[in-house]
Amino acid sequence: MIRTAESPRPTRRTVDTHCPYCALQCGMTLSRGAGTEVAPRDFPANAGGLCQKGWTAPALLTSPARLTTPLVRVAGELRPASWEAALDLVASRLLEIRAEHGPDAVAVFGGGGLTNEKSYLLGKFARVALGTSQIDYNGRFCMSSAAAAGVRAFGVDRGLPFPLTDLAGADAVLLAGANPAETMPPFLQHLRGAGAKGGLIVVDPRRTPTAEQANLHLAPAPGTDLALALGILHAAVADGHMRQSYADERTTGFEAAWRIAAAYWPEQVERITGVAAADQRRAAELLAGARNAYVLTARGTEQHATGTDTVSAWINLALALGLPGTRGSGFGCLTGQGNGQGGREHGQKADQLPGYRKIDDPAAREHVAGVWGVRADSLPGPGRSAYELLDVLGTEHGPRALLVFGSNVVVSAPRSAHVTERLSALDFVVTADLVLSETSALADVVLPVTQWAEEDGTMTNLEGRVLLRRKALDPPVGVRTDLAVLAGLARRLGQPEGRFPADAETVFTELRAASAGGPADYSGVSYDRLRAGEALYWPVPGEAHPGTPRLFLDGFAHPGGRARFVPVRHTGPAEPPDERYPLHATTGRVLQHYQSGAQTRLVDELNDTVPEVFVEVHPDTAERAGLAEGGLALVSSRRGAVTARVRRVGSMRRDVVFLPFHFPGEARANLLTNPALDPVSRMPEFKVCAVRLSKEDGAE
Ligand SMILES: Nc1nc2c(c(=O)[nH]1)N[C@H]1C(S)=C(S)[C@@H](COP(=O)(O)OP(=O)(O)OC[C@H]3O[C@@H](n4cnc5c(=O)[nH]c(N)nc54)[C@H](O)[C@@H]3O)O[C@H]1N2
Ligand SMILES: Nc1nc2c(c(=O)[nH]1)N[C@H]1C(S)=C(S)[C@@H](COP(=O)(O)OP(=O)(O)OC[C@H]3O[C@@H](n4cnc5c(=O)[nH]c(N)nc54)[C@H](O)[C@@H]3O)O[C@H]1N2
Ligand code: SF4
Ligand SMILES: [Mo]
Repeated sequence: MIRTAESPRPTRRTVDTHCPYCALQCGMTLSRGAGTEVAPRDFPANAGGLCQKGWTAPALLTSPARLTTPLVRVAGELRPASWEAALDLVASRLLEIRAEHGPDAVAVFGGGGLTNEKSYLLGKFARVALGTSQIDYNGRFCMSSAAAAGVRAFGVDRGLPFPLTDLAGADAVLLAGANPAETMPPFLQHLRGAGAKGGLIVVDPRRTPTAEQANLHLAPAPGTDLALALGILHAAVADGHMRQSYADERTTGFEAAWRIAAAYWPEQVERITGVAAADQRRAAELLAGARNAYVLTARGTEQHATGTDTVSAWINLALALGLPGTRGSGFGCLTGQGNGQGGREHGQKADQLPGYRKIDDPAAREHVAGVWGVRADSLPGPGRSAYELLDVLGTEHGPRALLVFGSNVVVSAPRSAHVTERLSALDFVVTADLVLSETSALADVVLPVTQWAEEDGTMTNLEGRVLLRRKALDPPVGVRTDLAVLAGLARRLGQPEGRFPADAETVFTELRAASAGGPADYSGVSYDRLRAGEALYWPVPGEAHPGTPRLFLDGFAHPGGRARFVPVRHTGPAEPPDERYPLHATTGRVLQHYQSGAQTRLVDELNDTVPEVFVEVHPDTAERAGLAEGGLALVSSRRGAVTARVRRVGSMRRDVVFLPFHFPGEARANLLTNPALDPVSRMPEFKVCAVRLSKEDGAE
């Protein structure tokens, strides 16, 4: 039996806080009346707006589905256990497995929804308390291509190197593979200026609610954005829009990039992408003719086996037009998860130490080991990337045990049937979660943790601004914070008292020291400054430093201060359609559900609106497969099949179908997806694989 949560008791009447879900981190006020309610507040990112997920976020605080006691698998079943018993069991099993198979036999998987403090402590826990190199996180599935391309071009990765409100002054904005009308609705207000001036360009194979608002919608075949970006660059240069003096003074490498782009004239690119040459030229003109312009990317263009090169192609376009590092213009990527930015800076990534440092950099190891009070040579080296880690679980050379904090990989990882099989092959799985996610349902031990409104912590939003999320409510009896869980485990694994503090502000103080001098330097950020309402954008390299709302105005982060063009060429999807699998499937999100849906499927108002997986398909394509509106389709790829409700959508491309990935079990879109990995970022190809459609047997 899983106990239900008792009503939380607010510690104050109203508290200013931020939404528990996406990276916009909308400002909201949480108040106690008859129940717990939220209302939007005037915060620059959302300026008084919230989406339906934000409005309904309190529902999960008191949901009967909330976990309030540790669960331990006994005779095949998860049963309630005391914290002492559960933590003792976890520690003793991990010690046994480590003794038998070595430290890399224990793996850790984190999440971009975790606070900075949690991500930091989880990375330290893996390297110091477990001594394992095998840690990575779900941000690998999210921001990794954008981050890799950003580092390559600019020397540092901060999703938006400028405040969101700067977008209001733009005459033109190109959004590549982003659907903020559903994924960050309040963000749309920042695009109003560009829309009113006729300069909003949306690149998406589907006519999404975002594309509906665009002045120009380009609908390339999935996986062909790289060619499209080269076509637009070609048009811009050929039509005389190149900002030569900017390229000469602030960049390197244009010639090599142009040698490739020169072969991608718009008519040629039209054949690859299906986007009319005239529309490519129009996009180039709109961007080049604007006084202030931005190019922004999101997952549609990034989640490909060529995602890093594709983002590089968009950056090359932005550089040719002189946008990055120019006040009022720029390039950026829209980070997705609540702490998708901070979560990629403080050490839960396989190759990373806090402050966005590289784990194989000797100076970084010395510095961080010093803060941690251990020897630098005791720290492991880089581990495997997320999918590569999941892929070897329980194999002869892979880990035997896994700890998951803040991810539901059974639903969200690519080729999910295989990933589920790998998890099942492990000797021991532990999860920490608020609810019994599909991944937790497979675990040997499930540890119930507090959520946003019940704990203190900092989040770094999509602009690189550090936010304090304060405790507003007492948690239900029986749950602990992630930090307390890590502290309790570390002690049982033999770590000295105090090395793993459970208090968020104490952890943050240590994070500041560990990040000092690194690319993401938080040393000058303090809870006191955040409590006082300061808007602190990293780097903040000292208590007297005002923070850095705009990066790159004086120079890029590479030695010499120049941004780099990267020569990239188009190769296309890893799995092109063929006779057996003639269609492209792409996947993504709907407004009402968040990620694997572990949380939002439990909120009635959201789940009642979108209760099941569907497939969007052009009426002609549906007709050919004999599929009626509202009937059931079997969507099959080389890796699996999904039964989905048919939505005939007249604006779809005839060669593309779309499925949301928020649903569990046999409804997982990830049963279809292709785990082909980007060679640089190790991002899987979530956004395109080859499928065929047929009528589900027995369909109505
Ligand atoms: N409602 C809701 N909001 C969310 C989330 C959620 O799960 N639900 N998750 C948050 C997170 S973690 C993230 S990362 C963001 C994601 O935010 P977005 O990137 O906006 O969301 P997606 O739906 O994954 O993808 C955006 C679009 O990419 C398009 N697309 C597919 N293939 C291609 C392609 O080859 N090229 C191009 N140009 N476009 C393509 C899809 O049709 C889709 O409309 O959303 C955040 N906000
Ligand atoms: N096909 C397809 N697959 C995709 C994508 C796609 O576009 N298409 N997008 C990818 C992207 S961009 C992302 S970001 C991933 C996300 O996919 P997941 O990593 O699965 O993300 P969530 O569903 O948010 O899972 C978070 C889990 O942690 C729990 N949780 C929430 N907060 C906390 C906390 O503070 N502590 C702990 N311990 N647990 C917490 C939640 O209840 C939930 O079970 O999915 C990826 N998968
Ligand atoms: S846009 Fe994102 S942060 Fe804002 S209310 Fe919706 S889910 Fe929450
Ligand atoms: Mo994401």
